[in-house]
Parts: sequence; C-alpha cells; structure tokens
Amino acid sequence: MFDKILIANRGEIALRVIRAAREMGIKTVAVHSTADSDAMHVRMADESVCIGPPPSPQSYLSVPAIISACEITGAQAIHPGYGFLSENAEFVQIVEDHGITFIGPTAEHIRVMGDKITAKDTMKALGVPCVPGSDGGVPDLAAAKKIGEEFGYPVIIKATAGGGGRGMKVAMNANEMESAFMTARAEGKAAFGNDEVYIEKYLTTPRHIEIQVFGDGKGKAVHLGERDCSLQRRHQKVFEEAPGPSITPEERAKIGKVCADAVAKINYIGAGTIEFLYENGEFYFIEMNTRLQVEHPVTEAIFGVDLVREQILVAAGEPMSFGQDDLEINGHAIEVRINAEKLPNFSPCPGKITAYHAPGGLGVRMDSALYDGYSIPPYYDSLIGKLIVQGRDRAEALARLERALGELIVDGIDTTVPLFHALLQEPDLRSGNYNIHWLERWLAENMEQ
Ligand code: MV4
Repeated sequence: MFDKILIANRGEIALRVIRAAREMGIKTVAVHSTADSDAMHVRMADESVCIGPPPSPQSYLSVPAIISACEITGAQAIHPGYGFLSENAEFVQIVEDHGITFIGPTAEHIRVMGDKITAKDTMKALGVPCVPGSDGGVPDLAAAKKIGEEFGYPVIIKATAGGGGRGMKVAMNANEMESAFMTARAEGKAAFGNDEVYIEKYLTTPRHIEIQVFGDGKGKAVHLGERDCSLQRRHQKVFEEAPGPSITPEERAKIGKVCADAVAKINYIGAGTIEFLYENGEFYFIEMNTRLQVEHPVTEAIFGVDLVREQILVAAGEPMSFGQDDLEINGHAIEVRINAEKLPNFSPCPGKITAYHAPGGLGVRMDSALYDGYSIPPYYDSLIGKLIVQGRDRAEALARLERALGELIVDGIDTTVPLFHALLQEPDLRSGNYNIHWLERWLAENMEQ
C-alpha cells in the first residue's frame, strides 16, 4: 500500500479523498493555487504544495507543476478527483512514465471512452445496448441524410469528442439536417479540434440513468446499481438519486450484469459510470465516464461502501473488498448540489461566507469544503457543497432532505438552496415522475429566466 498520495484537486472532492486516505493510514499531499492558500483541503492535508497562480491552466491543470509536487513530497500516487485532469489520457501516461501510480483507469481506457464513437463501438461489441444510429462516424451531409431516412427523424448529431451537451444538434426532419450537421461539426472542431460526428435516433423523453461499475483491473468487476440524474439544467446535474424511482430490481440486475461483464472483459480498473438514456423500459448506452463522479455518494449511501477507498486499494494492486454478492441496496439516497449561484439566473456568486452551519443527524452527509469566514474564489466551479440524505425509502429520504436543508446555513452569498425548497413542493418530484426535460421546463415556468 502507498504511504503517501497527492490529490490533484480542490474543494469538497479533495476532502473526500483525504478522508479515505486518512482512514487507510495513508499520508496526503494537497496542491493548491495562490487563490486557494486558505482553502480547507490545504488545511486538512498532511502537507501542501503551491502549484501556481489562480487560473486552472496554470495550477490545477499544470502537469509539470503536479508531477514536481509529487517528486518534492515523495507521493507515490495521484488521485485526480473529478474534472481537471481526471480524464486526461496524456496526463495519466506522463504520471506513469514518472513511476507514479494514477489512481484511476488506464490511459488507454480513458482514451477509448473519451472518443464517443470508439466508446460506443466498444460497448456495442461488449453486448451493451446502444441508441440506434450510424455505424461509427458520418463523413458528409449526403451520408447524414441517408442515416436520417434509414432511422427516421428526429435524429441527433453528436461530435465524437463532445460531451456535456457541447457539439450536439437535433434535426427534426430532413430540412433541418444540413444546418444541424454543419453546426455539430463546427462546434466539435471549435471546442475540441475534432470535427468527426455520429448520428443517433433522437429519444424525445428519456431519463438519464447511469450505472456505477467498479473493476479490479484483473478481470473482476461489479455493478453498484443505478443513479437517476435526469434533473439537469444546461447539462449540469442538480439533483441525483439512487435507486432510480423508475427502475425495477429485475431491470437493475439485468443491465447491471451487462455493464459489470462488459468492464470485466476489458480489465477495467477502478470506478466507472456507464450512462444510459432510459425510455419505455429500454436502456440505451450514450457515454462512459472513466472517473469517480460528483454524485458517487448516493451510491455509497445505499450500498454502504467507500468507493474512494476501493479506488486506492485496486490502484495499489490489492483486491477490492467486495464482490457482487456482498452488495445489497439499503433504502434510498438523494443528493442535491449546492452551488454559489444567484437565482433565478444561476449567475456565479463567489464571496465571503459570513456564517456556515452544516446539517447533521441520522442519514445526513454534507460534503463541503466551506467554513465560517472562508472566501469562495471566483476562478473555479461554483459547486460548494453536496447534501446527501438517506432514508429507509424514498419518502423518508425526501422528508430528511427537507429537514436537512432547513438546518443548513450558508450566509454571505447566494446559493441554489431555495431551488430545492421549491422543488420539494412539486408533486412530480415527490412522485419521481420526471425526465431529462422536466427541470428546464419547470425553471422556464417558475423562475422567469
Ligand atoms: C441524447 C438525447 C436524446 N437522444 N441522445 C445530452 C448530453 C450528452 N451526455 C447526451 N445528451 C443527450 N443525448 C439521443 N440519442 C438527449 C440528450 C440530452 C440529455 C441527456 C441527459 C441528460 C440531460 C439531457 C438534456 C438534453 C439532452
């Protein structure tokens, strides 16, 4: 086992990793920009290294600075958290070339899943159900129109290097194909330097259901059920829950096994998420994320496992601490993302926290790097906390969420907390009756954006 690891991240996820490492008797190194000298992750780690000025490209994304910090402190492994360098295959390659262990998947798996066409080809070959559409890339408009005729409109054109909704255009009919195709290509080129696109049948009212998988890198893998992350605004998740309110135990077992078998077959190592659109009782693969996700705590809550501990174990070549038969769902969990944003426009709202009080009690987990008097810098993501609640069933989780939100105090800035108080009054949310369009529609009707 490692005696020291470096966390190449900040905020709540850096604390999350420090906590797991500390329970394992592993020393921790925080890295930080000059804007983060007073950040909680710096205080909580055993050591810290300043790696650059506030902008991320010169600090949290600076590969030489992070490798140097490892060498100076003698850290044997790097945990990337999420975002930043977590899905950067070149970074992983450089880390390994320096004899440092990357706590995460191989560079090759990150590369394959980072390109959406190769990801889909790979998953299809492994028996994972995919959205019907083009077989690989679509070279030109004529080919695109042929696909439109073959599968029937509406279709969606996606940039292979895309993700998070960028480089994605819907064509409702043949007339819309030209502009949708050209725009998706241009966006792919501009945002990712890659104009390759593929086409899928457009699903009109799906839910976003993602399956958590975990592999040991030696052909063993498990699934930890699903999360329903359909409640999103501009491709940013807002509210996540596990298990999915629409998923039966039989469906879970079936799609879960397909996913676990797929990642076992490729010797996948560590945590991964296989994203699906779910409509009319069918799962359709869209993307795989090769990182620990923001919303992993809802899965941890219902399965009673520590996913970061397992990531560290398998990275060190040790076995995972559970098999599929050890995994049983206990109740229901919900996470809400608390952002430093001002409603109704969700405009970023950094500033000084004049009072902070985290909720507690049975079934409540608050993952946050806030403290009284902390100043949220304006340079980074607006996520300042995740409130995760668990109950014996969904109704208890909802009641607990409302209670915990009532206890939370974040003074001095605006946050997304009032949104959750309002959402909890909605019958559709209380009954779990929502899809990927529900939140945008609700916001348009209720927040006069
Ligand atoms: C789709 C889709 C409908 N049909 N693909 C959006 C981001 C990217 N991860 C995939 N996305 C979508 N792909 C097909 N074939 C609808 C979306 C989509 C969406 C997906 C999940 C959660 C929220 C969404 C909001 C708008 C569109």
